[in-house]
Amino acid sequence: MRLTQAIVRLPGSNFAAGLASTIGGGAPDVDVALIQHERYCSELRNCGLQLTSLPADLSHPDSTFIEDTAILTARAVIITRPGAPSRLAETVATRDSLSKFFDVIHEINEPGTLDGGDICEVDDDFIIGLSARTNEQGARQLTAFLHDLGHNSLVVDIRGSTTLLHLKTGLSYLGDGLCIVAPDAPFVKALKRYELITVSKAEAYAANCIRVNEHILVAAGYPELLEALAARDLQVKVLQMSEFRKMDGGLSCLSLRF
Ligand code: CIR
Repeated sequence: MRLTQAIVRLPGSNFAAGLASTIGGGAPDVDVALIQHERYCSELRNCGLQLTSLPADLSHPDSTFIEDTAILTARAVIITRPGAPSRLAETVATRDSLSKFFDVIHEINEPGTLDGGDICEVDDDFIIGLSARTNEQGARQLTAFLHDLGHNSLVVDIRGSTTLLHLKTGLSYLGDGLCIVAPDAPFVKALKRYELITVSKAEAYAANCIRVNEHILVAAGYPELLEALAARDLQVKVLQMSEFRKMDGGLSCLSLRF
């Protein structure tokens, strides 16, 4: 399905107050983050998308990672219930903006928790990652919604991983049967049907990339992955992501695309 729209949310001046692990390389520079975000938005436009840009929300410093707040299918939206308490109310603005595009809106309810970063769409199917953010009740609720909407789903467990915040921290589906996976990803057995490019440990961050129509958007600084994509004749756009990486966010997290 050709993508035509994206919703993004500007990083706020207190972006650095968001949740972050200690491995990300220090506090982000908000001015640099804004420049990187603007470039991200303009590349989405260059890929043919019309953008809805939500204003920054200073009550929710992580809200630029808007992917975590909704799951999109061809016919419906499932508003998530983010697993981090500080992020719960981020969904309000997402629901409001998606209601202009979708008539059918479901939601994950308590005690379920689910982050969009744990959901990977693979053609018409979905892989759901159980993580520190997505619990079994959340996964079950989403599975039921997807089933009713005509989609198969598969649940994998990444709770034992020390390196993956979300499923898509270590998995991207680029279409045409091709997945990019992080080294030591605990779910590779579930991907037998697909061609896998496994990034090296040094390039683990690059496993989070996105396909937007004809283009693959990847984070700058990962030459081995670039070479592997070039060998498949894929058209690649490279984006600086350093400041989002410091807050544990990747390329997919910064937009909802449909
Ligand atoms: C968080 O910990 O929730 C944010 N600092 C990063 C969220 C990144 N989102 C994603 O990977 N889908």
